[in-house]
Amino acid sequence: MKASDLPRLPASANPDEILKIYREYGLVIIEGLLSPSEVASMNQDLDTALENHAPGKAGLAWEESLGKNTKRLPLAQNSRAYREGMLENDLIHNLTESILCDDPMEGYHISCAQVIEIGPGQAAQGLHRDQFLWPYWNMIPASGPEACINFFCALTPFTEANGATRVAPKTHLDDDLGSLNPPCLLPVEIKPGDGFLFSGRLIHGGGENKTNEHRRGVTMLITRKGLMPEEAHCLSIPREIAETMSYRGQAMYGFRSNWPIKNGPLGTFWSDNNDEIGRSLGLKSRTMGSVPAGAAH
Ligand SMILES: O=C(O)CCC(=O)C(=O)O
Ligand SMILES: [Fe+2]
Repeated sequence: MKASDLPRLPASANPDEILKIYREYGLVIIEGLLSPSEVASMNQDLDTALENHAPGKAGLAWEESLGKNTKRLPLAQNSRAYREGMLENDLIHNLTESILCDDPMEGYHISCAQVIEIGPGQAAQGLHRDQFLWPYWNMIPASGPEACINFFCALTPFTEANGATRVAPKTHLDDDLGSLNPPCLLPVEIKPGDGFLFSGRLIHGGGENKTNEHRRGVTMLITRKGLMPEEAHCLSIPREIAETMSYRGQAMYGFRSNWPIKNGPLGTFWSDNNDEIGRSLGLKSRTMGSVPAGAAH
């Protein structure tokens, strides 16, 4: 298999088709997941934020894996275009619901949504599977439920030379998840606005940047509502920013008790005195987002 053989579909494709390919390969490229104007506005927001932000951390092994010459910043606080665009992308939500809400009691939220800008000279990131964050999930077989999925979008061109994410197709089906020596590792070469969805079980890692350009991408790692997110979003995102989000956007960040709310807004976790947390706090929501009548107040 070559990089150009990685499976691709346009964002307008039937979501069932996208899911079928995702299940077979553990990943699928979704062309045009973000519109050109969404890409331009996110880049504008992030140019300023990244300029004042230092790259990487060195020290602990896991900090090294974040990259010494890689800049990472959370999106919610730093990009209004993200909050109004990618966070509200119905295809992302529909696919997530199909994959993670395999039980009527299930829900989902964001573990980590950030920009990852790989600078010139950055070495390749170590190969990993994102679900290593919740190691006991490695005991679940490939036929079982998934812990997390990742939607990764390019905001600048991704090429093999500039650090395109490397992926190992079909490794979501591995029995031994501890093994990280895939037979085939390919760069995801995509244009700005194109994204790829991949399984938390899939072997992957950021590529080496051998150019003098910056490779900028955004990741939305989404997990089951019962798993603790990486970022303590609702302690760090100011309430004024949360109140510019839709009810669904707020639920992604822990400002609401539950999403989706088919069985009511309260759900099983994250409540206050048996009330829905946002309602208990008197949190306002923007009306946008698919919110059943009566839920958002
Ligand atoms: O930057 C990339 O291409 C991949 C980053 C990644 O996989 C991670 O940080 O978990
Ligand atoms: Fe990763």
